[in-house]
This record gives sequence, C-alpha cells and structure tokens, in this order.
Amino acid sequence: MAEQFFGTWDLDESRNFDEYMKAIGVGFATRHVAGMSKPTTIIGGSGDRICLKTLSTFKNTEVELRLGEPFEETTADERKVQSVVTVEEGKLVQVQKWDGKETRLVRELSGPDKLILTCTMGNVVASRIYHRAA
Ligand code: DKA
Repeated sequence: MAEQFFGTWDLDESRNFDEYMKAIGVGFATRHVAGMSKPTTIIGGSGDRICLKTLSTFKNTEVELRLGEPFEETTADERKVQSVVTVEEGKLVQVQKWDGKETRLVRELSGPDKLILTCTMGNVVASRIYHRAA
C-alpha cells in the first residue's frame, strides 16, 4: 500500500518545471505564478484509500481516490483529467489523461524524509524534491 508516503511534504527544489508546464499546455501567466510557489503536499488515507492535498499560494487542490480506480480530477491549471494512481515498485504512480494526452507524476521516497516527484510529459521531465515536514 501507500502508507510510506503518508505525511506532510514541503517543496525544497524544482528542476525543469517550467518546461514541464509548457509541455502540458500551461500558459505564461499561470506558469509564472505556479513556478514561484512552494507547495505543501499532504498525503494521507487508510488502506487503499488515499487523500492527496496540495496547498500553495497559487492554488489548493484535493483529491480522494482509491488505488487502481480511475477518477475525475481538475488539476491546479484547470485541466479536466481522468486519473489513476497505483503503487508500482514502491513508487506512487499517477497517470493523468486528457484530450488524447497523457502525463505521469511519479512519487518515490529517498530515505524516510525525502520525496522525489518526477513529472513526465513526452520527452520532457521535471523533478520536484520535497522534504517531510510532519
Ligand atoms: C507538484 O505537486 C506538481 C504537480 C504537477 C502539477 C502540474 C500542473 C501545475 C500547473 C500549474 O509539485
């Protein structure tokens, strides 16, 4: 299951995120504001039910999901996507599909207190490094 990801995570470092946002179709103004923000991600749940919240000065989002079950999601940049989250080889893998496009958000732990989020759209890859705040 996903218990190892449960906690509160603060962003420390972001690499290539502007290119990733461009690749998924985010416009200049939103990229500017979102790129400046330092989100906190709160992951919780019970068994295969997960609650994933992202809080920032740009936007707050929250989804509740069951591992392996597709759900509708409105992303921070207002895409209406079909998402599914699974645990694969110890990683929390989220696939979002919309308008014939697909992106992957993969969260993995590096030790107990560091979480690496890898965002992939086609051949564009961004990394977001979070530390455990609680
Ligand atoms: C994060 O949680 C980033 C997750 C990807 C969000 C993509 C859309 C953001 C565009 C404003 O660190």
